[in-house]
This record gives sequence, C-alpha cells and structure tokens, in this order.
Amino acid sequence: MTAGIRCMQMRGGTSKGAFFLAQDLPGDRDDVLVRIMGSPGEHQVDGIGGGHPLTSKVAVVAPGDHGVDYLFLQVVPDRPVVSAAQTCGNLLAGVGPFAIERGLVPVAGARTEVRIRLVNPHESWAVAKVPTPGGEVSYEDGIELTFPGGDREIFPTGRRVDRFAGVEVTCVDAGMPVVLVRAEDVGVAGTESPEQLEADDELRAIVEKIRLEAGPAMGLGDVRESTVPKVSLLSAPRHGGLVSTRTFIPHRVHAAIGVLGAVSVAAGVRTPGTVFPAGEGAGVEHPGGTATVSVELDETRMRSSSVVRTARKLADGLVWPRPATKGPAPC
Ligand code: NQM
Repeated sequence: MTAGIRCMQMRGGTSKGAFFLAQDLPGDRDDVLVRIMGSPGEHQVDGIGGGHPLTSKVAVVAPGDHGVDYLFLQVVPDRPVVSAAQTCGNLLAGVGPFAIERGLVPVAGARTEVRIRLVNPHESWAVAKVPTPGGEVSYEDGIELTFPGGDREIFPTGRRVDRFAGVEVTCVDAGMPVVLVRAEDVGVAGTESPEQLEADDELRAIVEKIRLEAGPAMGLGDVRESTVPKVSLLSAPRHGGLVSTRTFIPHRVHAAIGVLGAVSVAAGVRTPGTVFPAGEGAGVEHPGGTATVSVELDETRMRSSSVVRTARKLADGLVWPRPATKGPAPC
C-alpha cells in the first residue's frame, strides 16, 4: 500500500484547504493532489475536497530565505486540473499558524510575526501576526494580514474604464485580478443569492463574455481555462459599507468574497473615475456579511493593505491519494 502523506486540513477565512510542507509532497505533485482531493468528481466523495472551489484548495508551504514560502494551488473539483494561476488570501490566513505548528517559525511572544512570500502568480509578500499566547497558536483570535503594496499599478489595462462585450467595466488588480461591473448593467440588482445568480444562464453568458475579453487586456492571456480574472457585480451598499458585491470566481458565485478579491474591489471603488466610485470606507459587503479591508492608495498605486481573518486547524495526520491506476468514480 502507498504510504500516507502528511497533511493538515485548515479553514482559512471563508475557505478550507489541505496544507502540506513542500518536502512531504512527491515529484508528481499535481497528479497526487488531484487524487488526494478527489477530482474529477462533482462532490469529490473519493477525496478530501468539498466539491466546491472554496473547499478544494491546497497550500504548499516551505522554509524561505526571509520567512516561509506559500504556493497556492486550486484543485478544480470537476476536472483533473490543478491551477497555480492565482493565489488565495483566505487560505493565506492558515499559513502562519501552519508554519508555526510545523516548526518552521519559532513562537515569539504573544503574537508571532510570520513573513510569507506568496510564490504565485508573481512574487509578493504578506506579514501575518499570529496570536500565540502561552507559547502556542491560538485559533480564537483574528490573524492580521498586511500586504505591503510596493509601487504596484492597480489598473492593468492602463485605464479606469474599459468596455467589454458592450458593458463598461473597471479592470483592477490589487492582489487578485478582478473585473468590476455595475450589477444593473448586466440586468441584475446585485442582491440575489449566489444560487440565483448561478441559475441565470443569460447572466452567466454575459459575465463570461466580459471575462474572456478582459483577460487578454489585463495581460492574462487566453483565460478560458483560467480561474482569473474574477468578475464582481457591484451595487449600492445596504449595510453601511462601501459597496455591495456578488463575485463570480469565475464560474461559481462566491458565498462571501476572497480576501485579495475584496482588496481589489476596495481599491477599485475607492479610486475616482472607475465604474463605481464609492468614496471612503472599508466595508466590502458580500452575500455572507461584510469584509473589512484597509487599503492605502497613492493615486493608482497600492501602498499597502490589511485585513483580519481567522483560521482553524481542523485535522492533522496522513492522507492517502486514490491509487493512480484507479479511475475517479468510486463504487
Ligand atoms: O481573493 C476564492 C477565496 C478565494 C480567493 C476565489 C481569495 C482571495 O475566498 O484572496 O481568498 O476567488 O477563487 O478563498
């Protein structure tokens, strides 16, 4: 029998994933991850994935030169595909605690700072302040995640407004490439549930048309098979926030919003001249509540951003991939 592979399952923010030390994964990593998560399979019943993009995520963590390296991999539930085209700010919340639990970073006082190099899609940095009272990780309190922005331009097309598929949009990337669209411009109110939006074939078609035209203009190439850009439908806030969102990620609709997705939305709507200029504020409303993100901008450049997220260790042990010779369908 194949040996089990060391794995920790964690919730990071509003997502859930499998965390591995890079050294514990074999050379045929992506094939093994597909078999661990149970793809392809609508419900991933033959693996530990949850049958939804938000619960079919993987973090690969390794010691780095100035902290730890975090590689994010999206395992597509219904196809045998592993994509490194994006990172995930929600799962990032689990990286600091995982690095401490695995002994990559020593506990340093009541809050341990973990410097994290986000390896993909292009190198960037985050600092996680992990609560470590009494010398061990506490999952009770929030983890502050700070993203130094450097000098990054946040509008990848060079414009604040573009027109794709006949619809005015703003393409923004402040950590996650997102296309901002006024909900009313694609015939919805922006208050619908994710299920209602996913059931609307006409809406899905126009959202995908916008995305396919926006991708190359954002420098992402042909995005037919890519999980980015996301498309966020914007409408007026209803709970005192900055803006209300419904986000296609990109084919399912997020039950909440991604961390970096929320940072990109906030950066976009805080800038005058975009499709939904919303002024000051920090609350990005979504179907499950409000994400509070703090964004510091200098015109069209990102100075820094931060969010507070919680994470929780769910399980720690060994995981056994489906044998390579067996087909995906369990019986
Ligand atoms: O935007 C889902 C999530 C994400 C991404 C997605 C994320 C982020 O909520 O930082 O976390 O947009 O595919 O896990």
